[in-house]
Amino acid sequence: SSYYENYHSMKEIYHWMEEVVRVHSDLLRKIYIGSSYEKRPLYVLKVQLQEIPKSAIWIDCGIHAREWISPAFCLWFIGHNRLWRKSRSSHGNSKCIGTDMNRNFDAHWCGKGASPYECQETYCGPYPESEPEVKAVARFVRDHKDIIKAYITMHSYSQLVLFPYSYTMDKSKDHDELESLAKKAATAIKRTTKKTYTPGAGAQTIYLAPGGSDDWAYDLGIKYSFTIELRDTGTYGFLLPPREIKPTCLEALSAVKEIAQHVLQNL
Ligand code: 0X9
Ligand code: ZN
Repeated sequence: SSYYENYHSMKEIYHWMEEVVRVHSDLLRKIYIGSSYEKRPLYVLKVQLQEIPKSAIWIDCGIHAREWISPAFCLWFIGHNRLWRKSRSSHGNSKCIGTDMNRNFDAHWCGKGASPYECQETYCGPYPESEPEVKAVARFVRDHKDIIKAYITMHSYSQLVLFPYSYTMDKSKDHDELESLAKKAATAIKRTTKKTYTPGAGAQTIYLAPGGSDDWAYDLGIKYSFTIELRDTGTYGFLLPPREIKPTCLEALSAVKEIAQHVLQNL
């Protein structure tokens, strides 16, 4: 269970305050307002969206020492979900928010590998392209499908170069060509930063996952369709440190160039 689903010592909470203010310095300020009888610092965490605050609501927690759930609420209140995956849509009177936008495209929509339940991380949405973000991308790509020769979608993490299909274990009719191009892209990455990226068809390499944008673009007629899963392989996972941004972008660029070159040769 998460940090917020546990009780923490005073020392841990002081550390948490520093971290959360550092990570969200755009919204949070820590204000020293005095010290306790035992000389421990007392801080206010101020949540402010605009520079000039108009009015405020005060919340305190832990006036009574034995009521541990009370400070747990204050931490929970501040905690931002860094690991949010889905869109932000609401669904009737369900308390769960969002649709997995990579399950919401019209490609074997909501088959095995997606969920019809709002509360799941892979919720496919109420119908294909129900999400305005998905609809906008699909409409644009559809309107320009004759000039778009390659569709590349960037995700993280796992270091993979994936190509269709993800909605079925069957091979696509361009499997061999896409596999050799994905291998070339992985080799280019290796040359650039020495990192290992694994090439393969989506369903065979990771899991069945219908309704993805790559499969949808491929079935629309855009043959060179890829999902690139960027760094890392699990050390930091989704919380990739900033120092890895540049090398990750350089290796991704080398993969994109390899794909672009192949597209140009096959126009
Ligand atoms: O599951 C996904 O949507 C992608 N992996 S991620 O960890 N970034 O969520 C993989 C997408 C592969 N392609 C399709 N499922 N169509
Ligand atoms: Zn993703």
